[in-house]
Amino acid sequence: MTNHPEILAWVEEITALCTPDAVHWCDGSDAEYAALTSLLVARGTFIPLNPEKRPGCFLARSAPSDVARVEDRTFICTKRRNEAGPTNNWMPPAEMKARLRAKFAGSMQGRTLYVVPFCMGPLDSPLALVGVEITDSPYVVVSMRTMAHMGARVWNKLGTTGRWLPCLHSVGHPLPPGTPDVSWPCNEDKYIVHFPQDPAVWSFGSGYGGNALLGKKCVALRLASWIAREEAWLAEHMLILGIHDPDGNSTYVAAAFPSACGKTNLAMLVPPESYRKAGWRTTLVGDDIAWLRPDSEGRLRAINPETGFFGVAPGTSPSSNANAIAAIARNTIFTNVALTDDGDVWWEGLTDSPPAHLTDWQGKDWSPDCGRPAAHANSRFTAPAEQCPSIDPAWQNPEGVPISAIIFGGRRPGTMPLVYQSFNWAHGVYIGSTMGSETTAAATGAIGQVRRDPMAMLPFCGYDVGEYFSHWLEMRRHIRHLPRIFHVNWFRKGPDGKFLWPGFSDNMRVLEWIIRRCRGTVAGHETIIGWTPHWEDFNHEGLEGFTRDDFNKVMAVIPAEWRAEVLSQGELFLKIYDSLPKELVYQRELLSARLSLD
Ligand code: TSX
Ligand code: MN
Repeated sequence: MTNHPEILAWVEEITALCTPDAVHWCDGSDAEYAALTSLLVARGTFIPLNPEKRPGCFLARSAPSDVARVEDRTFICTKRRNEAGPTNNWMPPAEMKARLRAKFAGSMQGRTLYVVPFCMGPLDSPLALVGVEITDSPYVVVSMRTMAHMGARVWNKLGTTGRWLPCLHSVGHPLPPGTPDVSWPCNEDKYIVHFPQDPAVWSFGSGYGGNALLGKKCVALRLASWIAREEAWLAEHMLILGIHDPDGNSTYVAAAFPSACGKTNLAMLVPPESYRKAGWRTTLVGDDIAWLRPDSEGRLRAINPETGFFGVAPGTSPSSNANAIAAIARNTIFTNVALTDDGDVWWEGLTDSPPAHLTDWQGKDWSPDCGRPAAHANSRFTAPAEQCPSIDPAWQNPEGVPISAIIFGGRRPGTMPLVYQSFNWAHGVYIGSTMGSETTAAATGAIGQVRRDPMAMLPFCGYDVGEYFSHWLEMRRHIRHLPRIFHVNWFRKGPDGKFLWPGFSDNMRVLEWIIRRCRGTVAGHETIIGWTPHWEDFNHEGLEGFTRDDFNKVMAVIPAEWRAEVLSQGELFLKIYDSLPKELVYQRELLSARLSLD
């Protein structure tokens, strides 16, 4: 437990408000984990998986209405509306708190209130942030133990005066005496609310993912992005990957992609055989969030604030991501995947052909011809990062790893070449600010449209997105050794609708060019959009059937496509024009000018 007077007072206040039957202070121990998973099994929330096939693993099935983050119910409550910006939902903090206090009043009746101390980042890191999550969900407690440093060591770090972020969570499903519980309690009315000026998070009504595991999107991105602006660092939606060449040089890159671009797959990349034989290796520091801060030598260093993966299951297979498959072999919580008859898990894409019979994510009988997906499209695994075979020995280095390149990317069937490098920092910020991805999910309506998602942060920026761009531009004054900025696109298609680039392991070839550019050991070809590789400098050894002609197709910069791109980028800039830094407007003008010369 803790003697931190503010925390004691806050827990007392919330206990009085939420009226739980009991209060449990989490210590993060193995015994506590075992007791809570047993409780979840007894309640029907967890199904233990076959210990022969998946030791220490459980399957949870959420309510069908509680399967993803709820962006329309996510709020940034700042004193002034313009501090939240045009892309965030906003309400005055006092009004929101009054509304939510009524929601939280009595919300934990019949349940236990868990006090979950967590530390985002290595415990001894100067970059780490401590939060305390109060939750009435034991599923959240056991998930938080995988996703962050959780328990007694965090109280020790805090002492009685340390900085901490209060994070209040309730599934919003009280149990008056005599009411039976359900296996996935939640509430139809959901609120994911951030008060960055406190700073605090209040989350009500959902037990799923980023809505409920408050260390991840709420603290490590939305609140941290606000804190990072005040303290001159960056909290980003980025993977962190180490690339180690045969000469013993290690280079680290950070990369931001919107969803459905295979970010976790890139973070866990296995180099092609020709590279492995030559002695290249890749290592994982993080797969989702990077906190980037200049060190005393003016180098940008990154930590991963998380200790686990909360990864999308469908599409994960030994061929798409062998390291993820190894990471989820044990001690993993699966949510909304399918159950096999022998007590293992399955999802679309795990194997080439599905099993003849499954129990689907809703607990219903499933066969290959039934016309429904077996696993939910947003089904997840929650696994300890240390179980990834490619985990970097320095992943818990309190100082972080030095970042040489920042990579933006998206799923773009046209326009965007496989890779290009920005001319400079400001141009790179412009590239990140205009990045986008083709919409894939049928639920979002128009398929095949480009949806802009600046730096992959649109749903995660805790303040005005225009101010956020200004902060990115400002950061150049704090970093002596600026990382080079790149844009990649693994998803360009030919006129036949086929992908022009094999992707996956072969992305290593693109990464090699990127890190050689950073080291200054390879030339580039100057185009109107930035620097691209020459065929001669692009390692295509072992790439069967990939010709110079194929390379030219995937690398082509087509002015007609880029004119449409610049117009489309203008639509985003118009939406956020009030706070958009002029320097980005001018970057767009410069690109237009270079285009009209063609
Ligand atoms: O994750 C992906 N990456 C990054 C890997 C390190 N995916 C999956 C995206 C869905 C989450 C990719 N899909 C990638 C990629 O580089 N590229 C593609 C497109 C693609 C799909 C299948 C093939 C080739 C490209 N295979 C064949 O054509 C045989
Ligand atoms: Mn993410």
